[in-house]
Amino acid sequence: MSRLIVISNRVSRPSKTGNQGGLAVALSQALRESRGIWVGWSGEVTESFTGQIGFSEDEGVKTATIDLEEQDVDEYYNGYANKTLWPLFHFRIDLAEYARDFEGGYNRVNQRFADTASPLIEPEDVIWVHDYHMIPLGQMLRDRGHRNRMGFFLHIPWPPTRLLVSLPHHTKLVQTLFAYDVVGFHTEEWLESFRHYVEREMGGTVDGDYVTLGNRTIQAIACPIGINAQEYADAATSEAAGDMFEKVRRSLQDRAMIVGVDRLDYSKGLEERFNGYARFLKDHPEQHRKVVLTQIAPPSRGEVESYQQIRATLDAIAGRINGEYSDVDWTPIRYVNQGYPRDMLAGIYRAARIGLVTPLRDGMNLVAKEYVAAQDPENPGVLILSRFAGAALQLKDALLINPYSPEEMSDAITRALAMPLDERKRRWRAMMDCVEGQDIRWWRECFTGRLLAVERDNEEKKPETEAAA
Ligand code: ADQ
Repeated sequence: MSRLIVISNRVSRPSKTGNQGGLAVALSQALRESRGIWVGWSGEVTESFTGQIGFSEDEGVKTATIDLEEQDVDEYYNGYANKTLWPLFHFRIDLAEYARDFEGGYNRVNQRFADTASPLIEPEDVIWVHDYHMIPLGQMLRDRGHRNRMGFFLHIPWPPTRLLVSLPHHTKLVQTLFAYDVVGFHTEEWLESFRHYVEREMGGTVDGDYVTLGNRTIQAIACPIGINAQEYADAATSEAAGDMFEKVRRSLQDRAMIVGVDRLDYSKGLEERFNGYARFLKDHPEQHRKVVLTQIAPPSRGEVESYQQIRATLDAIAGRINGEYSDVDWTPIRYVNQGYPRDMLAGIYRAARIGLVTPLRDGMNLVAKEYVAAQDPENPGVLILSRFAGAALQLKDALLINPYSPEEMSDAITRALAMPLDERKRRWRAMMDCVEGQDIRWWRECFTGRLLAVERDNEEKKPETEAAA
């Protein structure tokens, strides 16, 4: 097997406690099997950039990281990545900030990553770059003479062309994607938007999976990420999960729990979720005291203003709803700003009668899949899912809703609470088949399979037979 080099903004080191996310576990496994290396930012900030590479090996996974300086973090991470690309790619041009410093910092840091990775790359290595932080990296590696097979996977949505054109120098950025051999998206929808942009804005051509711009033909594919379904199902029956399950159930006193688990991010639709739940409480006085919404939302990207705002807004809405409806022995919203280890989280999912996953826009959304995997097959809960999450294209047996509509949310909660066991089991089985069938390993192999089949440096163009078809 060719050696794999994974490059992403943050590197997740395997630990004995097993608290790595599913993506990190899948990549670590592939890196271990191919004796590969994971390159990225250490998360540390130094006074001035040194370029010194920190090598480490944990649980058989080699990592190479660099520290960044404060200006890098401001302009690249908090700036272009999280104030410009993240909101724009989540359809929030109202929140996107366009600043030349951000763009300059983004390119500078990508050059730094290219300088870091370049000496580590051998000709037969396969390179897999991840996410919106690193779009131009492949081009920068080509500029340094690397002809390796290179792939890029975007973990967030690809925006419609009409929104993407609001980004200064959008064509220049998208052009750099043609340095890769394979570019992957979670869903057909994001893939279609990408193809549309290339055809309309760049004069490129599309032929099945092959997208051509000038003399470069790349493969653009949809390859939905999954979770480690079996491990998650096992986690849900672990001792830690059982303890958490009991603790939650005891505290509920026979009330039904609705659970939301999200990074505190405006794309996750938390404000709309709270408003939808408030609508449910208003429309259904008979359900008061019978239901509790537990929202777990650890803060993220706290240095970005829009994230500080969403936090303040949510504190206020939760306070208002609880103020209006609480009684001495019932609080309708439990709002928790902390993270939990996977096994405990699995216990919480299993204790919840409803999983409420309502992003306004999401590349995929793994929480929806985790909720399904953690359920008791004999008494599964109901997933209510935003139709704007990538996961909605796979989990069609969830109750799909428009997260902007408080009425739809209220109706779905009512329906889920009343859903008979037979229907819950039938819907859950169909979703679980998908979660198990297209799990994290399937995803990894789906992408790397394509990449490994490519000849080095795009030498093999479109096969004749397919071109003629
Ligand atoms: P995220 O936006 O981070 O990921 P998501 O896919 O839901 O969104 O993954 C979040 C992960 O964090 C889940 O594994 C979840 O269990 C975990 N998590 C959240 N809150 C937690 C808590 N309180 N304690 C512990 N763990 C918690 C981005 C894209 C998504 C895409 C993924 C993977 O935005 O659309 O699905 O990458 O490609």
